[in-house]
Formats: sequence, C-alpha cells, structure tokens
Amino acid sequence: MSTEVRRTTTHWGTFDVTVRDGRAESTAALRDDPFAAPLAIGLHETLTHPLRITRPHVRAGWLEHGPRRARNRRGGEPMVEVEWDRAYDLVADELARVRRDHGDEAVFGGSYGWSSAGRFHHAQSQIHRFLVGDGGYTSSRNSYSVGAQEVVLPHIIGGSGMAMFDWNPTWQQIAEHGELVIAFGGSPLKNARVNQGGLRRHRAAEAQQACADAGVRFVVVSPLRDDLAPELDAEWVPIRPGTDTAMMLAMAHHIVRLGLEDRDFLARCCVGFEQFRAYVTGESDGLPKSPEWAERISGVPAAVIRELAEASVRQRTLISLTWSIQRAQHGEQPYWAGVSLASMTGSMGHPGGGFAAGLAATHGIGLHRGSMGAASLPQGRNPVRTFIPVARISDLLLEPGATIDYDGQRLTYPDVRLVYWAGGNPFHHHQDLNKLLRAWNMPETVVVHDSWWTPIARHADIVIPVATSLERDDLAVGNRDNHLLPMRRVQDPPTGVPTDFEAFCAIARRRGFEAGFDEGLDAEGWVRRLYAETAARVAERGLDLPSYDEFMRSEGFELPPIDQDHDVFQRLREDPDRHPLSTPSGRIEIHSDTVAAFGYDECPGHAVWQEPVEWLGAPVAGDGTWFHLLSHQPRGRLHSQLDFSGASLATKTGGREPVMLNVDDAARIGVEDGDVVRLWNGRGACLAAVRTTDGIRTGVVVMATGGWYDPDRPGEAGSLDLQGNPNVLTLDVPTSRLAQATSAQTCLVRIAPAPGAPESRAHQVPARG
Ligand SMILES: Nc1nc2c(c(=O)[nH]1)N[C@H]1C(S)=C(S)[C@@H](COP(=O)(O)OP(=O)(O)OC[C@H]3O[C@@H](n4cnc5c(=O)[nH]c(N)nc54)[C@H](O)[C@@H]3O)O[C@H]1N2
Ligand SMILES: Nc1nc2c(c(=O)[nH]1)N[C@H]1C(S)=C(S)[C@@H](COP(=O)(O)OP(=O)(O)OC[C@H]3O[C@@H](n4cnc5c(=O)[nH]c(N)nc54)[C@H](O)[C@@H]3O)O[C@H]1N2
Ligand SMILES: [Mo]
Repeated sequence: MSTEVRRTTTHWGTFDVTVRDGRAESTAALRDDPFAAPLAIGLHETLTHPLRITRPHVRAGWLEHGPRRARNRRGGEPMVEVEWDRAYDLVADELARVRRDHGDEAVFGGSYGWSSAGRFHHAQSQIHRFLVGDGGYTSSRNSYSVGAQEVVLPHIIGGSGMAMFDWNPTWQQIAEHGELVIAFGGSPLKNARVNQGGLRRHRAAEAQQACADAGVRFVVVSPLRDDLAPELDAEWVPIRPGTDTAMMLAMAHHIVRLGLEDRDFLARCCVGFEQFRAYVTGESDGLPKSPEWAERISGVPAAVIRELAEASVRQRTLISLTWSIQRAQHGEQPYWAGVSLASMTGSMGHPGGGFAAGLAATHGIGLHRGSMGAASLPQGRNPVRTFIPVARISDLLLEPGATIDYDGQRLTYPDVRLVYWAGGNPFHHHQDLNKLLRAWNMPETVVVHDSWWTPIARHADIVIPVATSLERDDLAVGNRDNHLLPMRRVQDPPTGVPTDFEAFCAIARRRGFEAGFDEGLDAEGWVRRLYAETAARVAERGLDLPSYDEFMRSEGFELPPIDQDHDVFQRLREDPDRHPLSTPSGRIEIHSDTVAAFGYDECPGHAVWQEPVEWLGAPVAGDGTWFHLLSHQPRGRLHSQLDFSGASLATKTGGREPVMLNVDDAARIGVEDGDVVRLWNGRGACLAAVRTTDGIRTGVVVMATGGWYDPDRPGEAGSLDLQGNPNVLTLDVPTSRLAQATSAQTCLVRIAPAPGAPESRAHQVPARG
C-alpha cells in the first residue's frame, strides 16, 4: 500500500489530494485557505462517478442515417457505444466531407467555455490549434462575461476590451486612498471563489475587509443585499434590475445642477461632456434626468440619489460596476454612464477613486494587475475570417446567410454544417435554451469532447470522452494571480480514455497533419517546453526557477509581475497630451463621434436611458404577477462544471436549484422555504426550490446558473426543466447592435407553487443503446 499527497490546481483553488495505490481517496483545501474548503467537497469522487464517460458514443439516429439534417433529434435518442478507432474515423471523415463539400467556414469551432486550468491541456487552445491545422474554422469573438464592455469601452477609454482588468484600482489603493465606494451590483465574494486558470490562496475577503477597516464607506446598489459581504457594513440601496443607468444619469443631473462637476478634468481630459450635459439636463430632449425621474424608474428614492451624488464630489469616490450589469439589454449604457459620471466627480485619475469594472468578479481582479507572462500553447493563425459575436450562436445556426450589424461592421452568417466543441457547455451558457435546441438541430454533425454526461455531451452526435484535469500533469498560472503552480496528475484516466491532446493527435493523424500538430512531442514534452519558456521569461525579471522535475514536486512559486503602468487615468490627468488614451481624441469620450456615426438608435453617441423589453417598469409587469429574474453565478461551483459533486449538491434543496424570493413575495404567492415552484414565461418553464430572504428587493427573484438542463421530455423544445436552469427562461436578444452581447439579466417570469412535481433526473446517466 502506498499513500501520497498530490497537489493540483483548479479554477476554484489549489487542493491536496490523497492518493492510495493510484486512486484518489480524499481532497483537502490548503490549511492557509479556508475559503477553498466548501469547493473541495467530493472533488476526487467526480473522477469515478457513474456519470463519467469512458467509451466513445454516437447518437443512434446519426449512426443509422448518417449526417441528415431532417433526422436530427439531438438529446432525444439513445447514445450508442463505439470503438475508439471507429469514433476517430467518423470525426476525421466528417471533417473531410464538410470541408470538401461546404468549405472551411462550414466548421464552427468557437467552442466557447472555461474548460479547466492548465497552460498546455487548456481545451480551447487545443481545439483551436487542432482546427487551424485542419484548415480553419468559423470562430467566435468576445465573451459571455464582458461582451458589452469589451466592445464599448475601447470607444470610450481606449485600450483593449480587457483593459479594465488592469486599469481598475486595487483593493490596496482603495484602502489607502479611497473614502467612498458606490458598488453597482456589489462585489460579491462568492465570485472571488474562482479565478480563470487557478489561484494559490483566496485573499479577496481580507483585501475588502482592509478597506472597511480603513474607514471606506461602502454602498451596495443592487437588488441583492449580500452582493457585498455583511462584514463590510455596507449601506444597501435595493435598486430595480436594469435601471442603474437611470440612477447614474440622475446623479450626474444633480452634480450639474449644483455646478460641482470637475470642470478642469472634463475640459482637459474628456471630449463630449457638453452633449452629455445637454441630455442629462433635458436641454436636448426636453426630459431632465432628475433624481425624481430616476426614482420612478429605479425605485431608488430621489433623496438617496442626491445624497450619493453630493458625497461623490466631496470624497475620493469609486464608481464600481459588476460585469452582470452589462449582461442585459442596453448593457453598454451603464458602463458608458459610469465612466461619464466618474469623470465628473473629481476622483477620476486619483488613486483609489474613479471608475472600476468587475472588482472581485474573479479572484485576481482588484488584487493584481498585469500579466505574469507565462507561456501557452500556440494556436496558429486561423485562415478562415468568418466569426460571430459569441452570443449569436442560435441565430448563426438558424439563419445561415443572414446579415447583422456589429461594432460598425456588417457580418454574414456562414452555413455551418459541423459544430465541434471541447471545454464549454452552450446548454449551460446560452440564453433561451428552447431556441438553442431548435438551432442545435440545424448542423449536420456535432462533435463534443467532455468527461461526463453533461448537457452538451447529451446533445452531441459523436462524444469523445476525455481525461479530466486531475488526470493530467500541467502548469497553472491564474489570471492576475502571481503564482506558477504545479498541477500534478492525481490518478490515471480510465483505461483507454485520452486527453484532449491525445484525441486530437489521433484525428490529426487520420487527417494527415499530426506532425504539424504535435511537433513530435508527447504531452510531457510539451509541458516541459512550456515550463522552460516560462522559466526563461521569468528569469529576465530576476527569478530563477528550478528544474521541471523539482518544480513539479514543489508547492509552486510566486512570480514577479511584469512592470507596466496601470494608472492610466492618473497619467491622463497629469498630462493628457503626453499620456493620451488610445481613443480617436486621446481623451475619455463621453460622446463618441465614432459610435454616433454607426447610427444605431439603441446605442447612440453618449450614454442614454432606454427601456429594455422586459423589466419591472414594463406595462405587462404592472399587473403584479411578474417577477424580474436575475441569474447570477453559483457560489458552490463554477458554472455547470461538476454540478453533481458534493460541493454543488450542498447548495441545492431537494436536488433542485434554489430560487431566492423576498419573504413578502413568498407570502403573497403562498409558498414557504423548501417548497417547489414552477417559473415560466413565453419561452420556457423550470422548477426550483424556494429560499426566502429579506435581503432581496420585492419583485425580484434570483436563481444561480449552472444547474444541469434537465428536460422532462429530452430532445423536445418546450420541455419542463426539472432541476432549475434559468436559461430556459432568459431571452436571446443582443445588448445592442454595437456589441451583440448576451442579455441574460433582462428577463421577466411568473411563479406558482408546484406541489407533487417530478424529481430531477439531471444527474442520472442518460439512455444508451
Ligand atoms: N442566465 C445566465 N447565463 C449565463 C451567465 C449569466 O450570468 N446568466 N453567465 C455567462 C458567463 S459570464 C459565462 S463565462 C458562461 C460560462 O459557460 P461555460 O464556460 O461554457 O460553462 P462551463 O460549465 O464552465 O462549461 C465547461 C464545460 O467544459 C467541460 N470541461 C472542463 N474541462 C475540460 C477539459 O479539459 N476538456 C474538455 N473537453 N472539456 C472540459 C466541463 O465538463 C463543462 O461541460 O455562462 C454564461 N451564461
Ligand atoms: N463561485 C463562482 N464564481 C464565479 C463564477 C462561477 O460560476 N462561480 N463565474 C465567473 C465568471 S465566468 C464571471 S463572468 C463572473 C461574473 O461576475 P458578475 O457578473 O459580477 O456576477 P453575477 O454573480 O452574475 O452578478 C453579481 C450580482 O449582480 C447583481 N445584479 C444583477 N443584475 C443587476 C442589475 O441590473 N443592477 C444591479 N445593480 N445589480 C445587478 C446580482 O444581484 C448579482 O448577485 O463571476 C465569476 N465568478
Ligand atoms: Mo464569465
């Protein structure tokens, strides 16, 4: 008998797994990281769970009839086990057929998703490198996370769409210099539990606490009180969802009325304030955006708006927005309004103040700035130029040949015949799953790599099972986490199950480009190569890393950050001519001539308030039977990953996702804690378990994302979802023509008790032929 502890890293923390005779036996969070403990529960058990896929499978109808669009009933037919060679042959032959008959752009390889941590085995990098080697693919752009911000902010403040990751003030700067944080959507610590690429130790809670201890005043403007940790003693402003823009415009209105805007900064460092001012005062459209006007829209008392506006010009103030706010129709607007408001307060360009986006949305944001410069798997250059904004997947599949606007461009959807996905789950991430299901039946073939019978694996034609991240050796470097961490293989994958890399090698061999794909190296050779490249880069910054073998036995290393200037707005304030932004004017564009020239009514040249299609102020909501549904990130898991694990199950009630409801609303519709309810609207219906609280605005309900899609009639659009997946209810409209981003948070639902509802079957193994 041999027992050994192996350290590995996931997107949600670093863990020690005890291995006995080659089998993982228990998982422990590191002693110095109590925040990781709830996420460690049952991690090792997922490796041998009955939901694990250990043999390739093909959908029965596809196996019988081949790729025939009219016969598609994905998700509704048994999956039939096939031999490994047969599965690889089928994938290789399909790639060849589709490329020959329909061209390379008929292969959709966007494959959006978080995959697992690891520089080499990262599934997105693997599939993109593979598809580039095979002739290219139609890709996707931007993200579900920050799709609107990524497109609009470059017009306003310049930089890449991700610039705010590094231009945000750090918690440390806020503690040292900040006085007031107005946090729209808060900065929920549940989200700082995860970090793309991994993290060494959870430190966001202590960093936030240091701000409170230093006397920083926190205000959480959100329908949900706990979007800021109770320990911060924040004041709670329970705003109606989707109305933050109106509140910010009214703060701007009040500041202008008092004549307290930072005229010096607006004149030297911004352009377009005059147009914005004329809109805010009502000079340009006859409608003053007064605090009373905003109260009617947002439900926030005018007196509160006035007080916050006055405080924001008297103190070092940070206008801080969550990413969730831009995942809504007109999601570009709160970001534009936020930058415009911050530019008026006098705090923009001073440490600890100004504008922030997504502080603690993932763990590293607010703790570190800049890249650690670790090597990653090269993907090569995709010869196919066609792409979609990522959240247009259903429209792409439903409307080949249709044309859409996007950020001043016209895009035409190609005719996609083959969809290839590894490391993401659209039956988790996309909105309006009933529409997605109809769209998903359009391509001739869908190939998926996954390790478990996840919702996407159930909706594939060819499933290639792959090793999990705990069954591979790799290196981890988290996003804005300054550590290089070993990811040690905890146990071997089930017999015959390849890594994504090995599966792609097998298919590349059949397609005749294996040498170009693997460059003659096996996985260990590649990981050693990436380690050597990383070590060389790090050595330039003064840290000598040990040999690879020593490193893999070590606890990891803290890396010196790349020396970069992140205080871009401070430089701008000092001297805008010497330190211009990369906008057309070099200044903050409170009005953008570029965006105005695109001519999108729903996204004009400066921030505006426009009503979304679904919100609590909509005429239909007036009858009191509609609730605004917010679907936020789950605290006990990462998206849909490992929904069946102990960590995720611990957050459910009776095997269903909870829906948070105000105590008064619960009494009004006659339900209590633990009751099963049905949520529905014109797009779909799901069940959920009631969890009441006084910490949520009345009329608003919140359900976490990521409960596995669990249709009562698999394969049929319009099924009742039995476990509680909010995406059967959310709507698939773009934020605007500018960003074409997801608008998951724009959603009205009705709710009624559902006694005697059927049990969830989400975690049962699907039918096999
Ligand atoms: N309603 C609503 N919907 C939302 C959101 C919301 O706020 N509201 N948020 C959106 C956001 S911000 C995001 S980022 C998306 C997230 O959406 P995704 O990133 O697509 O979600 P995940 O559940 O992380 O999907 C990862 C999948 O990859 C598999 N996987 C993990 N590691 C590997 C690997 O190494 N190889 C392979 N082949 N597979 C692997 C997992 O088993 C899982 O099926 O969801 C979006 N959807
Ligand atoms: N534990 C855990 N953490 C995660 C993830 C996960 O799956 N699990 N996913 C990660 C990913 S991919 C991302 S992109 C980030 C997302 O980070 P965010 O987008 O910030 O996260 P959410 O949890 O969707 O939303 C945060 C809060 O915003 C509030 N909110 C929603 N709509 C509105 C609104 O209109 N106005 C106001 N004022 N508030 C609103 C909700 O109450 C919600 O709790 O989280 C990351 N962190
Ligand atoms: Mo995200």
